[in-house]
Amino acid sequence: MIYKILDKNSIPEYINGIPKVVEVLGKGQGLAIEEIGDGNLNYVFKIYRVGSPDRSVVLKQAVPFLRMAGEGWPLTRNRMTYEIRALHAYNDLVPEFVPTVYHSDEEMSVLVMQTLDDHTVVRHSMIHGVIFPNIGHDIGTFLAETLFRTSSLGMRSIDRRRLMDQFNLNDELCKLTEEFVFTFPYMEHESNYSNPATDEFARASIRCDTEYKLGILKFKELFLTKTDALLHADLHTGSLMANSEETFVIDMEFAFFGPFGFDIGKIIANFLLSYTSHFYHSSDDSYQNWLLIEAMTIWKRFETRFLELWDSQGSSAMVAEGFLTGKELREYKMRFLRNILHDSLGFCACSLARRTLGIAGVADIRDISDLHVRSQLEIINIKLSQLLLSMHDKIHTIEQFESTVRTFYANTNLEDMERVK
Ligand code: ADP
Ligand code: SR1
Ligand code: MG
Repeated sequence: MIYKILDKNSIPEYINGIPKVVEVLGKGQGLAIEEIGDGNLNYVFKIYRVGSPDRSVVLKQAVPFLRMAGEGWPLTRNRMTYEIRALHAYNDLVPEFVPTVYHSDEEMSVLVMQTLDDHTVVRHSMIHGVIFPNIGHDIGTFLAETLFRTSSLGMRSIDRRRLMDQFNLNDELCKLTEEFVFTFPYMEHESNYSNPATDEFARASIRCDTEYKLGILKFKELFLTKTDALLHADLHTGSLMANSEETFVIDMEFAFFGPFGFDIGKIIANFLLSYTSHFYHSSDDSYQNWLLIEAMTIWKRFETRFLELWDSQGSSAMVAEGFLTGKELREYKMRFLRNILHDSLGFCACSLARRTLGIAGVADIRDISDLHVRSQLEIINIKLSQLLLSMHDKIHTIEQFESTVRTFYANTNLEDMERVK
């Protein structure tokens, strides 16, 4: 089919020719179609059978521009090809954590998938203080399974190279990350967000701090050059939909092969951004404590599951059996995981700053209408980014991370911002 942008009028005809989708939607009264997309890049529709709302699918289509900016910011719709490939790969690796694919169409840049109706977008729910009991554990499992099993520890080299071939040319979205995560927020740039007190602080601190900027470059280099494993590459709390039992990962169009620590650092940063925002959203620190414990659980579960997978692997492309003694192997594994923790904290620092100063902020803070309150929270994030970037290779355990973060927040000067609720 020749590409065209679908809308509520043209969707019924498009899905009519897809047996699996027709089967899910069933027969009966008419179809209702709602545009539910709230993301930065694409259009997302929920389609359901009137009178049987559980007969439902979600259709996502990429358009040849960036949704958040409009047609004046062209972006090829190739990104959907990578989202389709990644969702298929994740359905093989971790089907319990991703929507089932009903239909994918690279020509039309369309994906039709399972509706997550009993689940909410985690970022929005976190703003309201919702607790997801399994979230840290689930994310840790997702990260360990996807990262280990697409790495040289978990795949034959030939299979891995074939898989990498499917993602190597996701260059446009990698470029967005190169610029909007690793470049523009740390310099004066027209695309950046602006809030006068925050701008002033950024100008007087990180934007003239050579060590900090060289630190950012270290992580940009890792992002550009390391191909450890298949990454989601945009794993923030807006890419999670969850309820009290389940956690689903969505929106994997940035997928490509990159460094182990990138997804881990990004998601932990988003828990910390929520933590900061709850100086405003909460009346006490109970939700903040929960956030920090879950952020730690992400790492702990990741480490445990990654090592379990490694222990059961035997020989791999990376480490042949017998190459190291038992003791050497144990030490190698410890060092390996410690390096991933260091890198995760570095990427976490980058994410904290880019979501504070760059074009794509987080609703947790950007939706606060009081500019002064917002800038106080933004300055906290910038300081935390500075701290974690400077400390990333000195924090060797998740407990050290916890005490570093707790001490930082305890010393945070919020004298003129009372908790408002
Ligand atoms: P974008 O690529 O534009 O960021 P997302 O994949 O994040 O788009 O989707 C935008 C929104 O659509 C999500 O925040 C969520 O509200 C909704 N959505 C996406 N996929 C599903 C799904 N499978 N089930 C239910 N809602 C979904
Ligand atoms: C123009 S940058 C848009 C951002 O939205 C996505 O969620 C990615 O994080 C990207 O950097
Ligand atoms: Mg997206």
